[in-house]
Parts: sequence; C-alpha cells; structure tokens
Amino acid sequence: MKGTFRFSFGPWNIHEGADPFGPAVRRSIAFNKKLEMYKKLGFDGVQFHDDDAVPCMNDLGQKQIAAEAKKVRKQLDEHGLTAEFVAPRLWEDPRTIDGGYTSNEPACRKYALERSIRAIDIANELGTKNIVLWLAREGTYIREAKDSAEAVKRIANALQSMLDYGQKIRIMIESKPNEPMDHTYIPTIGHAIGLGLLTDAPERVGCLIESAHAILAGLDPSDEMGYALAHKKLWSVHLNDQNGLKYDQDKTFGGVDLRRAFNQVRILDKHGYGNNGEWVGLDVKAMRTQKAGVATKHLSNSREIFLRLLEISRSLDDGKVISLIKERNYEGLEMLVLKNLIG
Ligand code: XLS
Ligand code: MG
Repeated sequence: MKGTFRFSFGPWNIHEGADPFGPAVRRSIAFNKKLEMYKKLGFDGVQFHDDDAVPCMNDLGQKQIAAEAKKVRKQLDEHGLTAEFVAPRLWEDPRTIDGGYTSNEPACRKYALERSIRAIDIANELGTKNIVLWLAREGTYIREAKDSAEAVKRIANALQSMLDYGQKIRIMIESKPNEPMDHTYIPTIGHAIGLGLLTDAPERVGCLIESAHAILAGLDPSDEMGYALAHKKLWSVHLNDQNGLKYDQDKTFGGVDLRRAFNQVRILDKHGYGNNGEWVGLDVKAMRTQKAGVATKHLSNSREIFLRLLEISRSLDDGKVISLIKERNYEGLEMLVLKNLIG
C-alpha cells in the first residue's frame, strides 16, 4: 500500500534566528504574511501552538479566545489552508517553570489544565480534532524533585480531563527524552502509547514522532515509526534531522543522514501513511546564517528531499530486495540501497 503525502509546518518554523547565545538576526514576519508563503513553498497544512493562533490568550476569556480563533480560521480559508493540529504551549509561562501537569504546585497544575482546555476550544474553531502534546517540562532536573509514578498518573489524568472535555478530539503525544529537562517522563513513542492506556479512551490517544526526538533517545526514527504504525497510532510526524546527541537541532530533513531519512520515507510509504488524512509535518529551523530572502529554504528543501527519497524508495527493484533478503545477503542489500541513494 502506497502513502499519500501532503505537507504541513508551524509558523514558528519561519523565525528570526535568535538562539540561546544571540538575538534575532532577521525581521519578524507577520502571521498573515507567513500564511501567504505556505502554498508557494508546497505546503497545505498549518500546525499551531495555541498562542500562534491566539496570542496573549492568557489575558482573554473563553469567548474572546474563541472569537479570535474564528478570525484565524477565516484567514486559513482565504489562503486555502487547513489547520492540522493545536498544541498548548505549556513551557513559557512562569506557572510552568516546574512543569505543567506534573508541577508540584496544585495552582500551576490547574493553570496547565485550563490552558489545555482552551487549546481544545481553539482547535474546534480552527476545524481540527487534533491536539498535540509536546510534554516539554514534564520531567525533572533531579530525580528526587518529583515522584515519577505520581507524575505519570498526573499526566494521564490531564489527558483524561481533556478527552472528557473535547469528546471529538484526539490527542497526539510528541515524545522527547530531554531538553529542556534532564529527563522527561514520556521519552519515547512506546511510553506515549502506553500513556493512552491509562485513560478510558485509548482509541483517542496516538502519537506524533519527531525524527530528532527519536535520535536524541538513541533510537532510529524509522523504527519508532514502525512501532507506532504497528499500533495504528502514527497520526503525525515532525520530520527533521539531528547531528548526534546534543541540543535539539531541527535540521533540514536528510541534512545529516540521508539514509536514515530514506528509511523514514520508506516505512511511511510502505504502510500507507497519509491515506487516513495524516500530514507530513516538517519541524525544521533555518540556520541563523540565512539572510531574510532565503530563510524559508529549509522548508522547501526538506519537502524536496522527502519527495526525492520517495522516488528512490519506489524505484528500488522489489524483486532484488526480496531475493537478497531471502539469501540473507544483507551486504548485497546494503550496497543496493547505497547505490540507489548515490544515484
Ligand atoms: C519541540 C516541538 C514543538 C512541538 C509542538 O521540540 O517540536 O514545537 O512540535 O508543540
Ligand atoms: Mg516537534
């Protein structure tokens, strides 16, 4: 079964180039201007943090938030774009210093849940049933700070409250093993899928796999995808690349390891990814060195690499692959793949 591929990214992927060591180096681009760029770059889907859609939402009431989100829906419609998901941003507010759902302070946990519920309202207005949870600060800097069993139950309870509130939504957990935390509670996709089982609606809990996050966990992203596909839980991806175990780099897809990228494309295509409406999200960052006019190339290049690798995967001689596997001639198989990648 072949996949069907359409592409999405979030407005944060067109950015000013600030990093922890230096300020912005490019001018900000207004949200509506960014929307104008999507189609030109070959993208049809927009991923949102809740406050990408409704900035300053903490200062607004429920009705105002919904009204603001409705305006964004109109903008999307005008540009012929679709909202893929909404993700509550639970890592910037002072109340999330010690985590969101796992904070040791009850008032802060309450804030995290309320904010997540508002993100569901925004998703309803934008016309998507998908909520992504990147559990950024749900972990610890030192193990003694939290009880890990209690923390996992707290995350599951938050999920349950969200599922109860939004009867039509489904939640995609985006696992990541570290950064900003030393260790997180949901480091891999196995953890994410297991978490869903602690709710009474596991059929509405799936996952989003980010290549770099799997690599940071010491895993191969295509195998992580295979695991989620086997569970029918791969509902979105954040493709990018990562050069070793360091900070999350969000490099252009295939920019570090073309073969690793090839295997991600191949597993998605072999299992009909996208045939149920799943998007190919590209969570990539432009290098700080890029001048304004070419600071969107990381997006179009990542998409182009995906499509080129798709062609290569589909053009591999299946008969040859099968017979090499049958003969257990994996040296031969490796050479076949490498030759095709070299072209
Ligand atoms: C961070 C993530 C984040 C999510 C959405 O590493 O990529 O942007 O994808 O909350
Ligand atoms: Mg991501």
